[in-house]
Amino acid sequence: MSDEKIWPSRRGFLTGSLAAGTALAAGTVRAATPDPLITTVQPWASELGEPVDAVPYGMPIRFESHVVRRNVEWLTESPYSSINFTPIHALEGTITPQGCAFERHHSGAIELSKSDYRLMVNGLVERPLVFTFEDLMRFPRHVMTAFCECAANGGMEWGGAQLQGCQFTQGMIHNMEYTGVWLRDILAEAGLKPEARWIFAEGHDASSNGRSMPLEKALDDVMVAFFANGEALRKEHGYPVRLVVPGWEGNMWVKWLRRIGVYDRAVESREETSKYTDLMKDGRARKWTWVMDAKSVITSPSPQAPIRHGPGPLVITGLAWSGHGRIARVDVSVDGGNSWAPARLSGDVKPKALTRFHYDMTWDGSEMLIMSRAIDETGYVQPTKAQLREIRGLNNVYHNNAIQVWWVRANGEVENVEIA
Ligand SMILES: Nc1nc2c(c(=O)[nH]1)N[C@H]1C(S)=C(S)[C@@H](COP(=O)(O)O)O[C@H]1N2
Ligand SMILES: [Mo]
Repeated sequence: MSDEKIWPSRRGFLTGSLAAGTALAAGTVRAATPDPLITTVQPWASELGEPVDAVPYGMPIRFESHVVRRNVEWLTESPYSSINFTPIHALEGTITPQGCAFERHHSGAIELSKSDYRLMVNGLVERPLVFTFEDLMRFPRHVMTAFCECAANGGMEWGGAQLQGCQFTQGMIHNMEYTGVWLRDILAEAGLKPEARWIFAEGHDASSNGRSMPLEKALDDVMVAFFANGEALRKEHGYPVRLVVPGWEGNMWVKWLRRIGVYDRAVESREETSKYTDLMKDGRARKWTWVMDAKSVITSPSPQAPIRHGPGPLVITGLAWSGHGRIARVDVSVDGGNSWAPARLSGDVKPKALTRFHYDMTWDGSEMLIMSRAIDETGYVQPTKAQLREIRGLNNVYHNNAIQVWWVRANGEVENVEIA
C-alpha cells in the first residue's frame, strides 16, 4: 500500500489536536516551536476560497483520494465479470458512500434510463403486469438501511491468511439507506395464485443474474429500491431499480431489476447451483445458504491503516453485522483471543445493517494480536477459522464469517495473520 505517502503531515495533525485541547498521554510528542502553522498566516487564511457552484456535484477533497474501491486483478479473468472492494479500512460510521461501495457484475454495469426501464411480473399471478419507473414511484414508499455482503467476502482467506488489507479480506460489503417500495405491494397488485411458493428475480443485464427466493422472504422485508443514501442509485449498483434483500447474500440483490416470475418451485438457475452453493469437505454442496451469519472485523488498525502515533491512547474500531437481526455485543481481544472485553456499540444498532464499534485503550507499544467477535441477538457467536473449517472444510469459497486476526507490530505496522 502506498497510502502513507498521501497522508497529511503528522505534525499538522498533532498541532491541531493540542490546540483543540485533546488530553494526550504523557510521552506524546509535542509540536515543534515555533510552528509556522500557528505563527504564520497561511494562504488559505489570506485568499478567497472557491465560490459556490465551482463543483455542481461535489467530490471528496484530493487529500482523500486514496479512499477508493480497489480490485485484485488476478482474482478474475475479466473486469466485466469481476468484483472490487469497499475501502472499509478508511471509512467511519456505518453508511457506505455510493461512490466507494464495492461493485460486483457478471457482465458489466449497464446504463439503463428511467424512461427505458420496465419491470415485468408474470408466472403464477392473476394479472401479469409490466410497470414503468413512474408506476413504481406511485406505490407507498419506505426507508430501510441494510448491508449487502457478497457471499464470497473473505473467500480468499479459507486456505490461510492471504490478502494484506481489511479492504481486500472483508470489503465485499456495503451498507446504505434505501428508499423504495415493498415487493409484497407489487406482488399484491398482480395477485398471487394459491399455488405460488417461490419468486425468481432477473436483471436487465446480459448475465441476468437470476435467483429464486421463497415467497415468505419476498413477502417479508424485500424492497424494490430506487434511492440509496438519499439519491438515485448509481449505475453500478443497479440504476434505476434494484432488489434489496436484507440479511441475505449479495447475489440475491438483483440489480437493474427486469422481471419477477412467480412459481411453485425454485428455478435452480446457474447462480444457485454451480455458483453460490457451498462445497463441503465430502464433495457434497450445501444449497440455499441465503442468510449471512454474524460477522465483525476490526477496520483500524489494519494492514492499510497502521498505527502511526506511537504508544498511548489508541482507538480500535470496526464493523459488525448479522443477517439474522441486530448485533447484541462485540468483544475485542488484543492478546490473540486469550482475553476478551466488550467494545462500545456506537450510534444506532439496526437489524441486518452494519453496526460500528469502538474500543478505546492505552497501547504500551508492544506487539498485539487484535481481533473482534460479533454476537447477534439470536445468541450466535462469530466462529474462529478453525471452528468453521472443522465443519465446512477447505473446498469452499462462500460464507466465510470467521474471526479476522491482525498482528500489530511494535512499529505500528499491521499484518493479516492466522493463529492456530
Ligand atoms: N443484474 C445483476 N444483479 C446482480 C449482479 C449482477 O451481476 N447482475 N451481481 C450480484 C452479486 S454477486 C452481488 S454480490 C451484488 C453486488 O451488488 P453491488 O454491485 O451493488 O455491490 O449484486 C448482485 N446483483
Ligand atoms: Mo456476490
